[in-house]
Amino acid sequence: EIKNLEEIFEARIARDEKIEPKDWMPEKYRKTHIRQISQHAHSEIVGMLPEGNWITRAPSLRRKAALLAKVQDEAGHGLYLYSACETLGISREEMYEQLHSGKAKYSSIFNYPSVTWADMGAIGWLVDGAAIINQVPLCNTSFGPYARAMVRVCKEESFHQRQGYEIMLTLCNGTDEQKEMAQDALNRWWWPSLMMFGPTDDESTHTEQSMKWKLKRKTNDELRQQFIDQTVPQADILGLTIPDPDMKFNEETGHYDFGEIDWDEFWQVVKGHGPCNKERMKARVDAWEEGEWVRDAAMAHAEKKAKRKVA
Ligand code: FAQ
Repeated sequence: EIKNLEEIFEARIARDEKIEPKDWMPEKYRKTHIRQISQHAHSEIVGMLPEGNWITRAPSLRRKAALLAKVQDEAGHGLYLYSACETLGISREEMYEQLHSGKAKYSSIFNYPSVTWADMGAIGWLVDGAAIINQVPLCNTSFGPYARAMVRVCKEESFHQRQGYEIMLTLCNGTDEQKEMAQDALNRWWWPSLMMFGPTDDESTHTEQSMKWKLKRKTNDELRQQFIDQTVPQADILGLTIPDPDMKFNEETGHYDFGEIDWDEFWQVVKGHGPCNKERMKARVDAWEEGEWVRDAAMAHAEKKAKRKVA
């Protein structure tokens, strides 16, 4: 009977139908979606930290309001994605437990420090830029709740990206010192941004199956190349230099060739040994522990109200 269900499922995928939470799905499909969606949610939540670091030091009220709104959007994306993931039969507590114990991954990019205001520009421009390239194809992913979440998330990421690029543009049109700050931020965020797309296709364990299920609609390398092709001309407009001496437009392929990514650094960061991994995890675990009394109070209040209703 399972074989029959599997055939029906495969046929639905082939017809580009959305799979909904109560539909039958192979156990592996469920598991790999829980893995990717929960890691995506964790990335949004941990991703609030590098920018949260600058909210109190934003250079003007306008910049502060925009940054605050962006970081709040990230919290919203995280909660939205946790909800989508819960429809697959995992509880939010379980997901938090996986994050706090180090069992679940989150994007490598958020383990780098944000040391100057220009980093707010570089994160919006590059990190949100990379996130959009990765997420636009996911609006078309086969699992309904994930696909629908991505539509809204992408609209907000697009505002985030412009917000960052505008910070870069302002710095680049400013004093020599400001322009140097922008170049320094690009130098530090460029390579980690390329790593966000994950290992090369031949090293990627999940790509083949995820492409078959239409969870992924494009491979890691395809998306990375698309990001580079889109971003290099934007750096030219800013008058900044991409920190890659091998970066060169290839007339034959119509794409930019680029230098070797430091995959050793990537795996070190993924395995927990990046510059800020410990700090990021500590911030999340502390927030969870310090919020315990709030959760307890909310539960006690809800119970009291329910009892009053019965009486
Ligand atoms: N960092 O076989 P693959 C954002 C792991 S954007 C850490 O290629 P897959 C918005 C991977 O999990 C960032 N780990 O895996 C924002 C797997 O390990 P596992 C979040 C990585 O899943 C902006 C192993 O390596 N976006 O938050 C990374 O097919 C600004 C083998 O890799 C998403 O999560 C990495 N960079 O492809 C917020 C998008 N790359 O799980 C704040 C959805 C790979 O077996 C500020 N996710 N690994 O233990 C995806 O599209 C995919 O999951 C990929 C990885 C492309 C990330």
